[in-house]
Amino acid sequence: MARTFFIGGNFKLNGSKQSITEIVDRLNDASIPQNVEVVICPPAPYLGLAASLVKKSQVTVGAQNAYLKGSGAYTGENSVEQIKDVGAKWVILGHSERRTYFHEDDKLVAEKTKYALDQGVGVILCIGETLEEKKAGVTLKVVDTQLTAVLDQVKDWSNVVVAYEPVWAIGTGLAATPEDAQEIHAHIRKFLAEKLGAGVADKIRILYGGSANGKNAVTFKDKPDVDGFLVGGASLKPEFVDIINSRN
Ligand code: G2H
Repeated sequence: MARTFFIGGNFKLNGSKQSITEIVDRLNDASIPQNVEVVICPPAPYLGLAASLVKKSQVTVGAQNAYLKGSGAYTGENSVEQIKDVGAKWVILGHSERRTYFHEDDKLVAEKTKYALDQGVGVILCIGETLEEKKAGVTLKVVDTQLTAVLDQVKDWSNVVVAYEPVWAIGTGLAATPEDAQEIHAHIRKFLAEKLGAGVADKIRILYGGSANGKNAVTFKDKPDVDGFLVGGASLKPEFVDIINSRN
């Protein structure tokens, strides 16, 4: 089936009022195909600014994280309700940097995913293996385990986008090959089909993430299970527009 091409821009801990304004201005001026969905994810302090500047209907704003409580004594956290209040429609959850540096495990990622979806915020759910796991030949087992934690808690996946991000490819300049990404994406879709039914799995967008850039994005063009990209470093640069246009 035709799934809407989806491009996420994960700015990570980068940006200022000035640079984020420049990035959004560039998107406002760019030619973006109607059949592409773009979600830019600046750091939380700039969500409202980005949301207020976006002028294109294909572009929305997402957060890079959100907690699983609406309010309370959770110093330093941002709630799903708050990110929604300032204009976010999506949240990235389970990113490997959250899993590694902030010790977020599969259970917490699943709980946060359920909470965000219950509040009507879409989730870009990141999964993927480390280099050690890849070398040990357990990539498929790792992604199955990460998905299973969420499947245990979330029954409606209509507002979930899965991002397959091999940890060894993140920020290294060494992206997975289109062939390898397709193989893992096809496995992810098959696994989701077994758990949720083929009709549901067929509709889920599966993004590739990890050193995607303006040059390599087009090489994934004919891979049927690669439905877009979650882009880090390159989402801050003019080449982000090339990635957005890489399918057309
Ligand atoms: C993976 C990706 C964005 P980069 O983290 O989520 O970052 O494109 O810089 O590898």
